[in-house]
Amino acid sequence: MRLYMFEHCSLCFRVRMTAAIKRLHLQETVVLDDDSDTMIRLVGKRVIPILVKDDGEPMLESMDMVAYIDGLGEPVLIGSQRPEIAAWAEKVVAKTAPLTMLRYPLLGLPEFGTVAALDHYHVRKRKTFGDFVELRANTRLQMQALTPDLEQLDGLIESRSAVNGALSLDDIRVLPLLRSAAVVKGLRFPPKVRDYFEMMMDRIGYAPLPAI
Ligand SMILES: N[C@@H](CCC(=O)N[C@@H](CS)C(=O)NCC(=O)O)C(=O)O
Repeated sequence: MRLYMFEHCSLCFRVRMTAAIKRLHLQETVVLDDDSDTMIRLVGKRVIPILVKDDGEPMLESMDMVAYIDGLGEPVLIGSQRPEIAAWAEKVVAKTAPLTMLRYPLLGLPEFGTVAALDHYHVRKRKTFGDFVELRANTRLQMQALTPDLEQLDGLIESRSAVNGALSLDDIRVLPLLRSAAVVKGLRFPPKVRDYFEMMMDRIGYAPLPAI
């Protein structure tokens, strides 16, 4: 299996964390941001993540990839799911994106390994998010807007080793978003959120991304 991915991509991290939980080796290829050719060659369009299975078939949906990997051997993501967690995750993506999107290119990540790749990212994201410096100047307000959501999650977490007490797809929804949010220097995670984040990252053997 080979995952084509960006290091900063939370959807890619869903797949990576599943493989790590399952102790399955996942070959990883980090694609440069401007390397649309690789994606188009594999699946005919620009999209990340792409999982190419051992039989050469590519998969395009991160949650399908998670289910596929979890289905190899004994499944582990079998705990019950809660609609509140899925709703939380959906709501929070929109609030974290303006904070995280403009920090990723400052972290020295491999998908931005050439100036062309870095510029490619800036050009396409600026179209959606506007001027990065202006956005960054609103960091304080954006962090304040996220605080109630983090408090809400603190109330929802049942265990530091699984958001619902037993590992489930809800962990796949939540942990990658926390990994992304953690790139924002000074953003405080409430105690249960911090414990959960640290415990889970440690368990799957991933260091957090740098914070800026
Ligand atoms: N349904 C897909 C969505 C994938 C997706 O939205 N990927 C984004 C990156 S996170 C993408 O490919 N954006 C286009 C780009 O990077 O140019 C999944 O969950 O795997």
